[in-house]
Amino acid sequence: MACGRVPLSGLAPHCLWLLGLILLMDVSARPANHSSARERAGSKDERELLPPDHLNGVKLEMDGHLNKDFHQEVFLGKDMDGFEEDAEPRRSRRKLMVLFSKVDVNTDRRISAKEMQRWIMEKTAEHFQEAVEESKVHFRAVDPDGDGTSVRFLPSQAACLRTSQARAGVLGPHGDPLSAQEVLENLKDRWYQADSPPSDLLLTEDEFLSFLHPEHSRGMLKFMVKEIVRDLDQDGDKQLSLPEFISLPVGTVENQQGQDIDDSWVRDRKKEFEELIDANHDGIVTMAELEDYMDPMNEYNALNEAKQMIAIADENQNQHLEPEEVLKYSEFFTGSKLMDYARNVHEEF
Ligand SMILES: [Ca+2]
Ligand SMILES: [Ca+2]
Ligand SMILES: [Ca+2]
Ligand SMILES: [Ca+2]
Repeated sequence: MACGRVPLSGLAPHCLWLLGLILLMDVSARPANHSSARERAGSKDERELLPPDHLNGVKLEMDGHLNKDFHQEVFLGKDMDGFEEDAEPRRSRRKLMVLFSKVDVNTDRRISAKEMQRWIMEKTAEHFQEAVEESKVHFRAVDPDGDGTSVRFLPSQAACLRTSQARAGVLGPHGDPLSAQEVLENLKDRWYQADSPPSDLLLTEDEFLSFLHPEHSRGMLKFMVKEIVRDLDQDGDKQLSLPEFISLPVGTVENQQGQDIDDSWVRDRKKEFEELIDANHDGIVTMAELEDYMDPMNEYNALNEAKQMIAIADENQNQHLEPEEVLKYSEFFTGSKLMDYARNVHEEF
């Protein structure tokens, strides 16, 4: 195992444990949003043994990409079903209007930024609760001696290689794609980071949750931000300039729609950088700014997101969302287009 320097006391129990972990991580790494899961999933092996790249309700993915489904995740919470492409449109519209009523707490049939902010916080808490429950199940399954106290780090060579390939777009400090060894070292760093002193490479249930879901632990959030900055920072000043943030990863221009994808990729990131991440608008994103931006429990962020979400669909520019606006922009809020909104909005709401 060139890829792992792991304390091995006996091979057989570890193999069983590893098998269990691979099987379970396969399930755990699957985001709740099914349409995007399909796009993102790649081969099954890519997900083995890895903490998920995608975290529900977090703005950036671990590889530094924008979370395309963020708005749907914080609007729908754990209740992401019922808006698939093939779902019955009438039922989906009704479901969306039921959601609308829940967000609209003062029942004036308009969603204000405050109402949306409160909703986002609630849905984020839901995702966290989900993460806690998932982590608990996985912890029990990978706990090697079944005593319920701790789990030990054991990566596989295959997982290192797959991760390296899957993250080929992420450049290391010298402009090369991360090697399997580097990916493994990063993973190990994260494991150490989740391991409160004295460091023994064993994680308790809480520490294991931090390893899988760094977004909900202050120390781990800092660590995750550091990793992202390290991956994107080209001049080594530990901050991100706009050009650094919008540099295209290697391999994105391969297919025929490459140019379009590049354009929208750059446009989306530029907008995000300028409007949300660079909070003091000085053209530089510091680690502190990125940390605030990525913290899912930050209320100020939630309000900014709420305003942004309203602005996307606010056709009559009254800084509120009416039912018609939410239906018309249903793709933004739910991930699927719900046609004939105008005809149906009155009969269904
Ligand atoms: Ca209202
Ligand atoms: Ca820099
Ligand atoms: Ca700044
Ligand atoms: Ca409006």
